[in-house]
Parts: sequence; C-alpha cells; structure tokens
Amino acid sequence: MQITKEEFKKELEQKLDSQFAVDVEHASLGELYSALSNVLRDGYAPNWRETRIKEAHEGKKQVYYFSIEFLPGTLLRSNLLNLGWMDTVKSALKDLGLNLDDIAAKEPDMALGNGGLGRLAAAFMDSLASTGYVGNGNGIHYKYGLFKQKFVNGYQVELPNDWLQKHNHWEVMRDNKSVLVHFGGQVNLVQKDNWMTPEYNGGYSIKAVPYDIPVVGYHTGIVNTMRLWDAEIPESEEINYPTIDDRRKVEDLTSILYPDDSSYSGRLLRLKQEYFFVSAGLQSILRYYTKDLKQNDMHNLPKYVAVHINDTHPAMAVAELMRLLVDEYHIDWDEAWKITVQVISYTNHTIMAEAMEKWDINMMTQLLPRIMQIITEIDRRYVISLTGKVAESVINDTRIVNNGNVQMAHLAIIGSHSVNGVAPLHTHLLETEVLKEFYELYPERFNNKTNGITLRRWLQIANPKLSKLLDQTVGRDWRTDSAKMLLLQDSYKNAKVLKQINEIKLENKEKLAKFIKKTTGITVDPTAIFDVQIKRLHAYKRQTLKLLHIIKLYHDLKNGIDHPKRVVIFGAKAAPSYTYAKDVIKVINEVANVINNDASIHGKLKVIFLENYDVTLAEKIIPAADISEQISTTTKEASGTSNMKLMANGALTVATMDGANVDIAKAVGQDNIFIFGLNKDQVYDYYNKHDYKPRDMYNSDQVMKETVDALIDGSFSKAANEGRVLYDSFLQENEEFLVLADFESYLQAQKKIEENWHDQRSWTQKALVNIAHSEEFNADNTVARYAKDIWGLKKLN
Ligand code: GL2
Repeated sequence: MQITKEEFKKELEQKLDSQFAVDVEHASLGELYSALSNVLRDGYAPNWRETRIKEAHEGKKQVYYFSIEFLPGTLLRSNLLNLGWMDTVKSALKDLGLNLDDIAAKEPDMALGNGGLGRLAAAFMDSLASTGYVGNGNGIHYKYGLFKQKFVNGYQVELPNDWLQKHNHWEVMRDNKSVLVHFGGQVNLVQKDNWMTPEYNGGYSIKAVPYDIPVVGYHTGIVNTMRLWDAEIPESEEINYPTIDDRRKVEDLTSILYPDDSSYSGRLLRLKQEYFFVSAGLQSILRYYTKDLKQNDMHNLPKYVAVHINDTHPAMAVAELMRLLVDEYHIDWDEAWKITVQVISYTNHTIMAEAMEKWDINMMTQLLPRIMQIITEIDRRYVISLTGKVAESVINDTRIVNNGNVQMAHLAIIGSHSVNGVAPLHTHLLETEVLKEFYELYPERFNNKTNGITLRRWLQIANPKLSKLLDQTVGRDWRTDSAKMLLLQDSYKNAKVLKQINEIKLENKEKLAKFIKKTTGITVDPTAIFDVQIKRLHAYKRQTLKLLHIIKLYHDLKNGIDHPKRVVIFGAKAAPSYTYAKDVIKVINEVANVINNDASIHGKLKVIFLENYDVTLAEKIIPAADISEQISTTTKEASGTSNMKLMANGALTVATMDGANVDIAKAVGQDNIFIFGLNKDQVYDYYNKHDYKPRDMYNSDQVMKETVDALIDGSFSKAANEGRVLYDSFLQENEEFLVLADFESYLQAQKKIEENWHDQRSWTQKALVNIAHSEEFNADNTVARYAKDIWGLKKLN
C-alpha cells in the first residue's frame, strides 16, 4: 500500500491524538516514534494477512529458520524502506519540522543475539521476504537482550538490556497459537493400540506463547513472520505456582540470552531454552501442516516444510521431530527417520572446539527423558548401521552419545540432509579437518554457502548518500539487482565520482566524530584515517594484534617518527564469563587513556573504544570507516560479515587469508586489499609440529620486544595486571592464536596502508572497487542458494 505525504501526515496526527491526546507540535520523540510505527503497522498489516492467506493457498514449501539468536537491530527505518515509504515519510516529517533520525533513535535495538550468527539470521529473514520466498524465523522472546555494556574505570560492566520495557511496537502476541512444552518426570513405554506409547509420570508443562514479528519484504508486498516464543504458566497448572516467586522461576526460562554456562544451573537453563523453542516451533509447524494446509500424510512433510538449524543450539529438532512423528503421529521409526533427515538441514558456524555443544547425559535424562530415549535410539541405530563397515574408531568418534555426553553437532549432522559451512575455506576445513570423518561418511551432505549481508540496511539505510551516488552512477536498479553495482567500476577514472565518494566519506566521518565527541568527550579529526575493528571480543579475532600496532605507532610518534594521523575505533563486547577478553578491554582502554592524553604526540593518534557495540552503533561506524580490520588467526574465523559491510561502504580491508576475507580478496584483487600473515598451511604446520616459540621471536626482534614490554614496564600502569596477562599469553609456547608470529607482517601491511593513504586518488579508486564488488556478498543471493540447493523452495506467485 502506498501513501501520499498528506495522507501520512493525517494518519500520524490521528494516531498521536488517539494514543496520547497530543498534536504534532507537542508530541515527544517517544510519542512520535510510537505513533509513526503504528501508522506503518496499518500500512503493512494487509500485506501480512494476505501473505499468510497466499502461503496457505499456494501451498508452497516454506523454510523455518531455527535460531537461538536474532539480531534485527531496529525496524522503523527498515520497515519504511522496504514498504517503499521512506522518501515520502522523510519529506512529510521535514514539512512538520521533524527529523526521521531523531524519531528512529527512540527505538530500542532488538539485540537478541551476540554476534554474526544472530545478525545473519536476521539478514536471512529480510532477504527471504525481499526476494519472494516464504521464510519463517523461530526463536526465543528474551525479556532481556544481550547486556548493555558500560565502561567503568576501563572495565566492562554488564547492565541488563530491558528492551521490552517500552513495549515492542512491531510484535503481535498470538495466544491462540500457544503450545505446551513438557519437561522432567519419567517416561515408560507402554503398548497401547498396537503402538509403543510413552506414558509420562510427573514433570511439568510450560506454555509457549508466540510473539510474531513481521518481516516486511523490500517492494515485494510479502510480509513474513519471525516467531519468538515466550514462557508462561499454563492456566491448568496455575494452582501449582501460588506465589509470584514461583511463577517467576518458570517464566525466567525466557528471561535472558545466554545464561552463565559456568554453573550447573546456568547450563540447565540453557538446555531448557533450547528444547523450549525447538519443541514449540516444531509443534506449531505440524499444527499448521495438518490444520491450515489440511495435510494428513506426514510422508509429504518434506514437500512442504524445511527446518533449518542455525548452529547446534536447535539441534534437538532432530530428536523432537522424531518424537512428534513417532509418538504423536504413529509413524514407523524408519519412515519417521527418512522424513526427519529430508526436512532438516544444518549450518556450522565455527571450528572452535569450545563452541561445539555437548550436553551431559544425566542432565538431559532428568530434564528431557523422552528426548534422551530417542537420542539413545538414534545413536544405537547409527552404530549398528556402521558396524563392520568402517573402523571402530570412526564409529566412536562420530556417534552421538559418547563420554557421558550428547554431541549436538553429531546429532545435527546425522539427522540432516545438508551440512554447510559459511565460506569456502571454512567448509574446506570442516571437510578435511574438523568433521573429516563425517565428510567421508556423507560426502554428499556437505556444501558451502558463503555468508552475505543486507545491502538494504548497510547501504540504503546506513549510508543514504552513497546510495544516492550509486543511483546517479549506475542507475536505481542496483537496489533490487545488486549485480548492477559492478557498473560503478566504469567510473574508476571519473574524477567527479571519485570526488563525490571522498566527500561522502568525509561527511560520514564528521558525523561519527560528533558522536564520538558526544559520547566520550574526545575530539577526533575527521580527516585522519578511521581505522575500525568491530566484532565480538575474542582471542582469535586478535584485537590484541591491533593493540600491539597501536603501541608501536605510539612509540614511533614519541620517538619523532612520523605517521599519518589515525583514529583507531573499537566496538566489542566480551562474554561476561570470558575473563581474558575482559582483560583485553581494560588494557585497550588504559592504553587509549594514555595516548589520548599525551600532548607530545599532537593528536596524531587517537584510540576510541565505543561502548555497547550493537547493530545500531554499527550503522554509525561502518559508513565512516577507512580501514576494516579483519585480522583473525587464519583458520579461526568461519566467515566474518563485518568485513562485507565495511567494504560495501568503501573501507579498505587489512586481512589475514581467513574466512570470507579470502573471497573478498578474490573479488577485489590483490591491489585493493592489504593481505598479511600466516596462511592456513603455515598455521596448521605450527599446530601439528607444536613448535611455535614466540619467546624466540620476541628475543630476536627489538621492535617486537619494546612493543610487548610496554604492557608490563609501567607505561600503562592502570592496567598493570591485565597487561601482564596479555604479555604472558603472547609469549606462551604454542600460543594458539599466533599473535607474535603475525606481528611483523602486520606492521608491513600497515606501512603499506600509510603509503597508499598519501595517494588519495588511488585510495578512493580502491574504495570504489570495494563498493562495486560488495554485491558478491548480497544476502539475497546467499538465500537464493540456500533456497535452491538446500531447502528446495519456490517463490510465491
Ligand atoms: C560465527 C562466526 O564466528 C563468524 O565468522 C561468522 O561470520 C558467523 C556467521 O556465520 O558465525 N559463529 C558464531 O558462533 N558466531 C559468529 O559470529 N557468534
């Protein structure tokens, strides 16, 4: 539905009046946000309803994307954009003396995740709706999102992120679609009507209540649904929970994202969360299949339904679907297994061993007795199917239940028809190292799907000026057909276009500089190099290597060795129980303090660590970046996606040949990226031979020694203890992240960056090539590959 400026103004006035009894002139920004989002809801509601009717009518196969994280960020501007209202509304608001950005800033960021994996899930939702597919999200309606990060004396402090406090204007609670999820008790199988039927003794049920969030497609008229489940006490069981405290204990199931897994109770809660949203999701899918689609043959389920498990957190879907098919729909085990494997597919997002989930058998037996029985049976049959065919060691390594644990990745792989990695190198490592034995058993299941990003958010919304420039140079079609962005290369020598790219970057940097001033009090020069590292804080991502580079630059400047002016900008949260990552934050903050307050270097180097990195903050930083730091230890970063967002905004990448950096390098060519560091074979060489001796490197390299020593020689005395932790970690024999091994090569890459910076024309040309080629990482295309190769979807008519 389209709207004119006048219609919009009238609607806005009416909403303000009916909701708050105020007029435009007297409305607060919060009231304007609320009224504006309600006008927008009226705009897409018919499409939402019609999409549902159409889905059922056409009976096309749908994908359900199960993810414990979704990071959509804010939705006001993306809904405006996707509905085609952006320009009209902006201009109408301007007539009223209002600014969309000020109003949009009132929306809380939906931070229901902590990193790339959750953002990817949200990007896929947007892409499915924007390219014409029916795709549904399935996740958890956390009352508190990822913590709000503050720095106190340089330390990270975590505060609750009460994003629902002011009400989520987009969601619709659908009580009538609730389902019950059962926990605990004991289960016996008894013969009933010729069927081994589970009989439950004890335990309790929790009511899963869905909150549906619309996912508005870009100019497609399609509005899909992201369904997030909240926990409530079933009316029938209220009597068992007489006090508010009792109730809260149950409803806390969906309170927090990532309960602290260092305690038993934290792990138990996490396991509960995983089963809760998996069971609720699958129950509602089967109800839709039988009631709305009026299908009664479960054998046809794979023709209508694809369930995708985003990492292992929803891997219990394999066992839960088996439970529903066998126990509730009385399908024979073998038949049910075939259906399950055809329905389910799995993405692996990391090779890091600590992220490979496993659950203690006793915990699982207590909490989910029937699921544990089913997993045991899947495992038993798996072992039988391979006995005598492959080496016993292979069976032991790959079976689901071993060493007292349930291996979730094994369950996911054995129960899926597709297992994919997220960049070619990552997939290759899965096939040849991490999941080698599985690859040999099921080569046909493995495939690669390189990650992608939503250019709508990262260009159209975050960088409207660059988007307009693209309109002028390559035509507006790039907004729906990103391949057109490649035409920007025709302007490689066009002085006017290059000048415009520069001007836009400078404007974006000025805007960010103002934000930095406002939030940190620090003045930065927008003409300096804006050098950006934004991602979760993790040892493998090596914010520490950037830190060493900063210290080296600082020493040079103190010693009269000149460098171009640089502002290093960090954004990163450390997981609350990850002390090393928190130490890194403290050290960076104290190093920043010393450098930012040292008048002797004349402001040539500034270090800014912005608090509370989230999607909203990323939208501010990314358009202003000159340098994109992608410096993980090669082999460790499965893909990365900030690398794609930053290149789309014309930042040049400094990178190891890790994850999707490899593909970015291929896309833009060696001249338009700064590659450094050990390659995968060299890294594995160190790992296999166990002969990485950083202390020898340190002793024989004076520059390295001085740089690293600064962490413990009192230069940054307010982080003496934490500095010592970092120092020790770098020098430890066989240190896993090979920080010092890449130090020299990283300095060389940074030197090259400085040399290139002096030639502004060639710098901007490199930026232009990066912008043009970012289209290769358009999530719309990624999703099209999933739809075709894994899910077997057809677009809605
Ligand atoms: C991650 C990977 O670390 C990251 O490299 C990848 O881009 C994303 C999306 O595939 O997945 N894995 C993971 O657990 N998180 C990630 O960001 N949190």
